[in-house]
Parts: sequence; C-alpha cells; structure tokens
Amino acid sequence: MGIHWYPGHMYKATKAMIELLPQVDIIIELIDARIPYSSSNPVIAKIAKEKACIRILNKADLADPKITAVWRKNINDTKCVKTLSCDLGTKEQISQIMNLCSSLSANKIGQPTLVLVVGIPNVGKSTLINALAGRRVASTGDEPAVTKGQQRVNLRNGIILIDTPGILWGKVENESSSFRLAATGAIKNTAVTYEEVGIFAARYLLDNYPKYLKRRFIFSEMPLTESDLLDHIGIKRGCLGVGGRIDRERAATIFINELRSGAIGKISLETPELIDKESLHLKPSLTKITGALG
Ligand SMILES: Nc1nc2c(ncn2[C@@H]2O[C@H](COP(=O)(O)OP(=O)(O)O)[C@@H](O)[C@H]2O)c(=O)[nH]1
Ligand SMILES: [Mg+2]
Repeated sequence: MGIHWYPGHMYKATKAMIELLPQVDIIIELIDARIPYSSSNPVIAKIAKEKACIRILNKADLADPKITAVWRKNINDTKCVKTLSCDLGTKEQISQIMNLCSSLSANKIGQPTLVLVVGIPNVGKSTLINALAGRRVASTGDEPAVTKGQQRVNLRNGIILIDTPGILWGKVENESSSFRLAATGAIKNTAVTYEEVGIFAARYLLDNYPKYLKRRFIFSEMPLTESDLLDHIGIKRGCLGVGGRIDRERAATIFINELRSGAIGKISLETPELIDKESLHLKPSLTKITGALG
C-alpha cells in the first residue's frame, strides 16, 4: 500500500488552477530534482499541453548531480520550452528564467503576461517567486501546504506571477513514487508513518549510497537490512523508549529529516532506468512517463 494524501483543499486548488488556465500565458512547473518522475503531476502535464511551459528541476543542490544530469537529458518534452536546474535561485538562474518569460511574452503588447507557478507541495514555488520578485512577497516554509490560495505578484515589468498551493493528484499509480514524495517532504507529516517511509528510504540508500550512510552514521559493520539500519540510527541518536527498546518511529523521523536536509549527502531517489523498470509493472495507459516527461 502506498501513501495517499489528497485533501479537499488540493482538489479545490486544482479546480481553481484549471479555471484560471485560459488567461494564463506561461506555466512554470517546479519538479523536485531528487525525484523528477515522482514529482511530475500528470494533471499538470495534461493541462499544460497547449501552453508554453518552463520546467525547473528545483532543489538541485540536494540531488545527486550525476543523476540530475541524466534526468536533464531524459526529460525530452517538446512542449516544454526549457528545463533548468535550480537551487534557491542564484542570480544567473533567476535572470535566465526572467529572460525566458520575457521572450515568451514578447508579442503581448499592452497586456500583462500571466505566469502560473505550479508544482507539488514544498517543492519551492513560493521561494522561486520571492527570488523572481527580488523581495519577500510570498510566504514559504519547510512543510507542505504553507500557501493556501492563489496569490498574484506583479513584477511591474509586464509580468504577473501567480503563486499556487502545492498539488498532488488523486491516485499515485506507482507506489514507490508515493514513498519518494513522502521521503522528500511533499506529503504532510500527519499523513505518513515515518517508520514506513524510513524503511523504504533505508533500502534505497543501503543499495545506492552505502558510503554516505557509513560516513554519516559511522558503522563498524554495515547493516544489511533496513530495520538494522534504523535500529543502528536509533542507538546512535539515543532513541530509546521504555525498557531500553529502540523507538523506531523516532529513529526513522531523525533519519528522514537528515535525508531531507541533505545532511547525509546529495542524494537522488530515482533514476530514469529505475522508473522504466517500475513502469513495466503499471498498466501502460497509466504510466505517467509518456505524458509528463516526453
Ligand atoms: N535546499 C533547498 N531548499 C529549497 C529550495 N527551494 C526552496 N527550498 C526550501 O524548501 C521549503 C519549501 O519552500 P516553499 O517555497 O515554501 O515551497 P512551496 O510549498 O512549493 O511554495 C522552504 O524551507 C525553502 O527554503 C532549493 O532550491 N534548495
Ligand atoms: Mg508556497
């Protein structure tokens, strides 16, 4: 069973976004560089088809740079104007995005260009808007559902940005995707069991980033199983409950928070190859890869 989080406000936000669409000129979709497939919303892929779309691999500073490079090559969507890697908006990145918006809106004389900024919860939409505006106009926070409604930000250069609440979609077809969304912080804490997410992430890191685990948690002997890893972290971080038993939920919470913050290292949780393999187990018509990533 994967993790499902699609509260009423997300359904409403999706509806509001679709209603606004006829007025929108450009869509900026932020996806998470650590999980480019799992963070691409198939609903957005569908509705963005007729619009100029700038896709940004955000939080690239937290992702494995080698894997991000592979993803950038792999994201080959002809409708998408450009795929950029971005982290908290360096000056060059921000002016690149601004120039793209200006060139895409060049033929709109006398009317402002509406740029809709969309993406999953907590991916960095409001942070990007603040960087583009050059001041703090949108509230940000390291948890999902900080932005509650659409907010317009007039850049006074002919461009109006629209910040939107983060949205997920009704059914995340790939179960592993839902764990990856939870591990990276797109799903509200109250909707997940850290132990379950921790077990998922532990397996992936044991298989793909054992050296990072060793460096961070200093093992004399490498744990072989996911539970062993969480228990080891529990002992190292003093997560002991009644009778000296390891509190796995607390250990997993620490592990996931360290993973999210980048303290364990620059880690990506999926590769195009892995997604291709996983997609074989989904019905072809339901796989997102065709719609969202070209
Ligand atoms: N490391 C890192 N953190 C980021 C980046 N962009 C945003 N954040 C952080 O991610 C959290 C969520 O950002 P926010 O803009 O509120 O996300 P939103 O829910 O999509 O609007 C905040 O703590 C930001 O500081 C980035 O590129 N790199
Ligand atoms: Mg926001």
